[in-house]
Amino acid sequence: MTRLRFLTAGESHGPCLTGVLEGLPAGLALGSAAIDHELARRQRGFGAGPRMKVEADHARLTAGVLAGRTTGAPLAITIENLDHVAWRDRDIPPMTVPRPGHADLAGAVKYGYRDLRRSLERASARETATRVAIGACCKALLGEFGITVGGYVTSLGTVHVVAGETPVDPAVFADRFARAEANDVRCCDEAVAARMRDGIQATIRARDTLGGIVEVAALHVPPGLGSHVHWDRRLGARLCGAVASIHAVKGVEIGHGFQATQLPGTQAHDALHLEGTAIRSRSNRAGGIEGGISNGAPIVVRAALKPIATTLAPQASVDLATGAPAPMNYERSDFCQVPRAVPIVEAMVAFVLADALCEKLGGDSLDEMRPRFDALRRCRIEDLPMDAAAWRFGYEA
Ligand code: EPS
Repeated sequence: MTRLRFLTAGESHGPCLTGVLEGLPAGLALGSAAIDHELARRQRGFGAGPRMKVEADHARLTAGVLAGRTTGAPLAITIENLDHVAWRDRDIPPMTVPRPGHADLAGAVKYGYRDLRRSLERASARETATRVAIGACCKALLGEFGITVGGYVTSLGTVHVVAGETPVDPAVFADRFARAEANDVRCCDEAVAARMRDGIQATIRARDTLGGIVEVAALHVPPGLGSHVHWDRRLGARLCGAVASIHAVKGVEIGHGFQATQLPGTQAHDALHLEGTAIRSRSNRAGGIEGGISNGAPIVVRAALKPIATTLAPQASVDLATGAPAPMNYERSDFCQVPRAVPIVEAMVAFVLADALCEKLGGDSLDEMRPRFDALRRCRIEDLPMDAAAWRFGYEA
């Protein structure tokens, strides 16, 4: 059951990208400025290709917002591709050698394309500009309830920030977000950032590409989003699916994820204690999700991005036009997309959380949602009256 849904359309070198987001409540203050702020973040990052010098992404809101507030109707956003003028009146050279790891070959097999640029144009990560714009709208909704989403790069190639315990204190994450945003590789540790920059430089010299890991956290998410009762409403599943849909993402983790497999159960979970009547944990190995439901701690999602398939140094391939072995052609691309992927992962996390929040609170307007948010049950003894009495299943009573 989803309350929000979105669709994107557009080719990388077509006139524009289009996004439609449906399900936002009425009454949310929204304008291009907040969206453009996120779009500018997506354009910034060391290792970006030359395309980002051509574009100046700007969101045109053309439906669903009147006098600066959402009406409850579907939102339409367009982002112009400034590069289109360079392609519009040109004869496009044939593309018949697929890049290993890209959608070139798979797209042609599936759709019967007779030129691989048909695959490229839609498979390009240019599409993520629309997702970031849609994520910005979702962030605006979450912000009304004090929820923030941010992220940073934890590893690039073999260079990584030393992984410790996942923090439970939102302030630790907020500090990381700010520090990461202050450098061009979006790493919260300046010394590691310098090594990451060296790594990207070496990659460019080697005419290669470099992957890495992005960690995104959502702060002040109330407990109770998602559900343990249906597989498709589990919050972790929804987050993993949404994040895995991002170009080049080949793995997603929640909390300690794969690392937890190396520990015994007594060390893999978050012991509970009381602070007054509040039930708290001193650790956040669960990454804010237990049983497919948010537990009130920061939600922590990690995305593994493979190195981009388009490498300047050619990889072996096959020319589909001649049926002979051939090196792949170079297409302009990023050398390292990982710093730029931070706002993209944030966008998908924000979308899933905004959806889960709308599902939890219901209603058609922000005014209807607010009192329901204030009345949400929290992890406090007084919110959780127990019968403390034996009972029977009684299915057949
Ligand atoms: C991108 C736009 C694309 C690529 C890149 C990201 O534009 P162009 O193909 O004209 O250079 O630079 O896309 C990919 C890395 C990819 O594999 O498709 C963007 O807007 O982020």
